[in-house]
Amino acid sequence: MNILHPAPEVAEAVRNGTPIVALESTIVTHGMPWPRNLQTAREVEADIRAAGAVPATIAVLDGRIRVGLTSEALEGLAQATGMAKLSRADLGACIARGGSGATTVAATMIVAARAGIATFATGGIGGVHRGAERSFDISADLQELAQTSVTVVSAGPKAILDIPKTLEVLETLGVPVIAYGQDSLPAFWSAESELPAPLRMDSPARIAAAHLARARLDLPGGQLVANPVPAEAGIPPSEIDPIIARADREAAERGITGKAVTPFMLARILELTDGRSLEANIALIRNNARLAARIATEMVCARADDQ
Ligand code: PSU
Ligand code: MN
Repeated sequence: MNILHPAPEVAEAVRNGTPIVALESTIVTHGMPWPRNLQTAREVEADIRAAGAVPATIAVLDGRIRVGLTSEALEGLAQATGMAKLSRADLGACIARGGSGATTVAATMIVAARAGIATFATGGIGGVHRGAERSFDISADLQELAQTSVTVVSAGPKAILDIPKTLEVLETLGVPVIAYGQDSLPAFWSAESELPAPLRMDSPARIAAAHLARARLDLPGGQLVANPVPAEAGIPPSEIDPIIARADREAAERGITGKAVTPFMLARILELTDGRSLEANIALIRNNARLAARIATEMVCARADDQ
């Protein structure tokens, strides 16, 4: 029995070699409030279609791994409260109990790779949390990038993380971190940071070619693309940094740890920015979806040239 349950449109796209972009579902259940989460998920799927690719939002529903969700399933996820957040460690248990859950970057990469999808768009990945030297809180997303061959288009590590430590771990794990079209590393809500990006690429074709070169070398692992938030939606570090520091203090005071940290921080930052952080988040994920569709298209072209 096949463990994956692709939507008919996704199965057909895999068969025909049509470009496909995977999407995670934790951003819908834990990353944004209702109803903007549903509206954004639909816009992101439409952006990918407009760019000539097929979207495949991934989640586990009643013990089945869905690759591509119906409109009703997406709405159900967006409205659900208390949905499980599934990373690499949680997938097997959720399937075994016939449960449902949203997939993180790590779990979405695992499913995408098994489904034959090499490109994935999200907002921000998990990374090394501030204070990790005490908490040891390092997202499983980083390990996944080291072992699963999917190119993940993000807006850079979320500024709620310790970005220098996140870069160090990615370097240790051998994960290429590629800024798109600029030298500095984008930092999620802010297009620029003071950190130089380890790599820079200026075209979707180059990013696709690097992915395929790694595959030909049999190198395990994916690539992390950091695509700067569109200028009109970005929030400068001088404004967002004090807010992040405050949310971080509050998380510590309330004893919030583990899987709950990222959702708490995102929700608190939304309140403290009067919703501006959410508008930036929406603009950047749509921007990432459009870039991912172009990379997925280039991967298909490059593979055809190879044969
Ligand atoms: N970025 C967002 N919103 C989110 C996440 C990232 O803007 O909700 C989610 C992603 O699914 C990511 C996860 O994989 O948070 C990381 O969580 P943790 O640090 O617990 O691994
Ligand atoms: Mn964590």
